[in-house]
Amino acid sequence: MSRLIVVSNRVSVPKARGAAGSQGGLAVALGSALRERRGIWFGWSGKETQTFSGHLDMQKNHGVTTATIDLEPQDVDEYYNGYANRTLWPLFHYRIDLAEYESGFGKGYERVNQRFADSLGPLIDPEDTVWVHDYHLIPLGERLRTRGNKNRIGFFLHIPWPPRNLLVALPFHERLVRTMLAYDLIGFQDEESVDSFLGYCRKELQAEVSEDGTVTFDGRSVKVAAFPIGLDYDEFLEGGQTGDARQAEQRMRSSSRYRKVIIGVDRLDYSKGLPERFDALGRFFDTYPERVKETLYVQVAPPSRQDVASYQKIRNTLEQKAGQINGERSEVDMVPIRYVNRGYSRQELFGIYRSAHVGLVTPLRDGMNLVAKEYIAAQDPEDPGVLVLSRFAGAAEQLELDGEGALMINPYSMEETSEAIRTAIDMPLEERKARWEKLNEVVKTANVERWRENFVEALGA
Ligand code: ADQ
Repeated sequence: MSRLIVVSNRVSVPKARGAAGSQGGLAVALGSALRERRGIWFGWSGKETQTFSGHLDMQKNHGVTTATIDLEPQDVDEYYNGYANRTLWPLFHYRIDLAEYESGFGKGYERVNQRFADSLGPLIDPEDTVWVHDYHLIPLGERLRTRGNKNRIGFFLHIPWPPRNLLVALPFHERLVRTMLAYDLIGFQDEESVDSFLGYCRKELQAEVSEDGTVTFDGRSVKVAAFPIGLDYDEFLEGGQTGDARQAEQRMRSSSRYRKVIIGVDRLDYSKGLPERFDALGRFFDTYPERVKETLYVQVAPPSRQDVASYQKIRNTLEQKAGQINGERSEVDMVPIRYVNRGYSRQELFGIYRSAHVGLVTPLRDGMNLVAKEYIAAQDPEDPGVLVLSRFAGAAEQLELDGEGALMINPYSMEETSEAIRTAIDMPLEERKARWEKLNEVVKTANVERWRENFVEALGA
């Protein structure tokens, strides 16, 4: 078996399976693949250095080798906070109004991708398979090719790929897309992103696109397909057996007493549709005032990317909305919304999800959204809750299930979301069970190992 080299912006140092803490499913899934294949996980250390040296910090933890480099403050500003999070992230989430273009960002992005290639290149043996992750590193494959790496190199995008008409608003879009054609395999979360990418290649590059999604351009061919990411289902369920999970569930149940709990868990990000969700809850409480006392909405939203102004702004907006909804409807012994700005461990999250009658996942755009899948996995099969899901999450393609899975909504419509909340709260046990069983089957089988195996197998083919 050839060695696997994984590259992502940040590297999470693998922990032992089942260890406490908030290790993401991706770290767990890639960790086991890297262990099996004696691989390396390469990326930015998260640390800054005044002058870039290219020094590699190599470590081995629980059988996984990680290799990280430090970046200069200017790199972090221009590449990470700049091009990645102020240009590409908003644009790829259809927020052309928030996308900022500065030539320094683009230069920093290219510089850091070159630095990644220069530091990583010498670590790659001819037989290795290389798997590059996400929007921070789109040009990396092409940079490696220029260095002479002839390996199989694949790329997976964790966020949506925008329609051609939006993408062309990006200065030098063609340059960016052309670099992608240096990969052997490009994976997206859903078919919609695949269609958008192929549409761009056909129309803007006049590339040849075959029925099976192979793009041929300038004498090279790259395969393009959807690989929807999943949960580390078994690991998540194991976490649910812990004391932390049970305690979190118990605390939620005892503190909400007889009220029906609606849960939202999201990074504080404008793509997650939080202001719209709060407005829909306000609408729900206005339309069904008798429900205010019977319902509790809990929003867990740890702040992220606080160096970017649009993230500070959304935080202020939400504080104001939560304050207003609570101010208008609270009683001395009751608040309708609990708004919590912190993260929880995966074990605690399991308990929190399990205590909730409704999972509210309403992004305006999302590559996949793993919270939707975690909510399903955490339910009690004898008394499961109901998932309300935005049609604009990548997860919608898998969880809609011809109307027999999640309750689908348009997050821009307060009425639709408010009505779905009511339907979910009132749904009889039999229907809840029927929907949950179908959803759980998908979440359980289309898990993160399947995702990783499918991608790596296609890359090797
Ligand atoms: P994110 O935008 O971060 O990921 P998501 O898929 O929802 O979105 O993953 C978030 C993860 O963070 C989940 O595992 C969740 O449990 C965890 N999390 C969220 N809030 C938390 C909290 N308060 N405490 C602890 N953990 C919390 C990007 C893309 C997604 C895509 C993923 C994976 O934007 O669309 O699904 O990558 O590909």
